[in-house]
Amino acid sequence: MKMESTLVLLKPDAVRRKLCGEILSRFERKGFTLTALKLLRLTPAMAASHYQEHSGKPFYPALIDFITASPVVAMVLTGPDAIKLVRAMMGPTNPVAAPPGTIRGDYATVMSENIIHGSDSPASAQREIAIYFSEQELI
Ligand code: DGI
Repeated sequence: MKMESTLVLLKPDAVRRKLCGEILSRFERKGFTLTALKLLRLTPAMAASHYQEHSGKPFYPALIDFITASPVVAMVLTGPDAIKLVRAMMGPTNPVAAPPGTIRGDYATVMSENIIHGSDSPASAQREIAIYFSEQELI
């Protein structure tokens, strides 16, 4: 068991559909500690930094348009094995493959609007947290 922090985004579709409370509630019930939280609209530069590994892929322009279109909720969740456990609660990237009971399985139908982002490794978590939060904002 290792204590970890992970960056979670409730994407524009989650905010528009007013699902933030329900999703945050799942993470609280699971036992994670909220260590940072804000509502913000991503700038194109933030979106490009966040999704740099996808630059050049066919879906990249639509992904950047989608993620910058309206506000997201960004948070840091902290707890034992938080990175892996949050990813398990999210379900697979493609909602078609996401089992009922996972967040994407319960709330999403298509990959282009899949509700949530969670860091996929300790290195990604460290890099992504720094995009959204200053040191002083991390509790
Ligand atoms: O970490 P994930 O969000 O589960 O997945 P990822 O890092 O591979 O991809 C980031 C986001 O980019 C994903 O949530 C949705 C989008 N994406 C990834 N692959 C595809 C895609 N969107 C479309 N339309 N088609 C794809 O093949």
